[in-house]
Amino acid sequence: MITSGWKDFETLESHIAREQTMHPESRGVFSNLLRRIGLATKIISSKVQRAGLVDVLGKEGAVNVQGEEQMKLDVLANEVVKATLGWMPPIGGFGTEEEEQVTLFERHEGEGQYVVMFDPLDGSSNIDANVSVGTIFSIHRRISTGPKPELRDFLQPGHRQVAAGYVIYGSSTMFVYTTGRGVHGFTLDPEIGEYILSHENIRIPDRCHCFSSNDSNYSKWDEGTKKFADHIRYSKQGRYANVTSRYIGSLVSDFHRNLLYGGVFMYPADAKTGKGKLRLLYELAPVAMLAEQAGGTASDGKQRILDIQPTEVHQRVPVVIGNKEEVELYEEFVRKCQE
Ligand code: P6P
Repeated sequence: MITSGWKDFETLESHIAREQTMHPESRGVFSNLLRRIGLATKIISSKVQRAGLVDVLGKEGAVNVQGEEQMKLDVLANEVVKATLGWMPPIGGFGTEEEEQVTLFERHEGEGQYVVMFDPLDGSSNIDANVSVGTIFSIHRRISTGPKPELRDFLQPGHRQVAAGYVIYGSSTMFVYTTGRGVHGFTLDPEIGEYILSHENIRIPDRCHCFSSNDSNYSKWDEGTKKFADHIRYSKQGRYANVTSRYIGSLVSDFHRNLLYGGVFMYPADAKTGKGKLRLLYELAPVAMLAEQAGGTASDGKQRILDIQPTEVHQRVPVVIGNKEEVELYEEFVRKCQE
C-alpha cells in the first residue's frame, strides 16, 4: 500500500510551517520567504537538468563582477532568483555574486525586514562537463530602520544569519537549510514537484573521511597550511589511516559530501596576497552556519568564519570547513608556524 509511511511524508512546505509554530508571534512572512526560495530553486533545477537540451550551455560572453566568465546558466539563475523573490514585500534588498551592487527596495512600514544574499549558481564553470552545481543563500534581518536597507544590513557577521542553505543540482536536487534549529535536507521528487524530507537533522559524522583542496595551489600555501595538509593526507595512522582525497571544484558539492560523509574542505589564502578565493557573504557564511548547526565548524585559520565582520559585499576570505577536530587542528598548525 503506497500510503504506508505517508505519515512521515514531510515536505519542505510542511517543515517550514512546522518550524513556524515554534514562533507563535510569527505572521508567516519569513516562512513565505523560504518557500519562494524553494520555488526559485525548482525553476533553476528544471533548467540545469535540461541544460544539454536547451541552449543554455556555454558562456554568456560576459564577465561578472568577479571578473569570472559568466555561463549562460549563471545569468539565467540570477534572473530567476530576482524575478521570484525581488517583488516580495519582506525583502528589503538582495545581493548576488553576479552583480556589483546590492539591490535595495523602498517598502511600506513593517515590510522589507530581511536582506538576502545569493550565489545563484555556484560551481558554474563545471556545467559544460555535467558536474553538480548549486545555489547558496543567506538571510539576515535588517538592522537599519529607515525606509530602505543600508549596506550595513548586508555586512553583518555570519552568526547573525536567521537562515542559510543551499540547493545542490546533482544526481538528484536537494534543498539543505537551517534556521538555527538543526540542518535538514529535502530531495526533490520531480514527478510531483515537491521537496520531500529525506535527511532530517543532519550531523557531520565524527570521522575525517575526505580531504578536499585544490592541490595545484600547494606551492602558494603558507607553511602551516602545507604541514596540515601533509599531516592529514600522508600520516596514514589513527584518525587519518583511511583518509581519501576528493575535490570537485564546486563548493556546494564538496561541502555536501563532507557534511554527509565527514571530512574537511579548504581553500586557503595565497601566502603572498593573504587573500582567499571564496566569497564570505554568499558562499562561506551560509555553509559555515550549516556546518556549525551540524556539529562541525569553519575558520579562516584564525577565527570562526561566522565571527568575521564583513567589510565589503564581495569580500573573499580563506576557509577550512568540516569536522571540528580538523578545523581546530588546522588553527593549531597555523599558530605553531607563526610563533
Ligand atoms: P578552483 C567555483 O567557481 C568556486 O567558486 C567554488 O564553487 C569552488 O569551491 C571553487 O570556486 C573552486 O575553485 O580555483 O579550485 O577552481
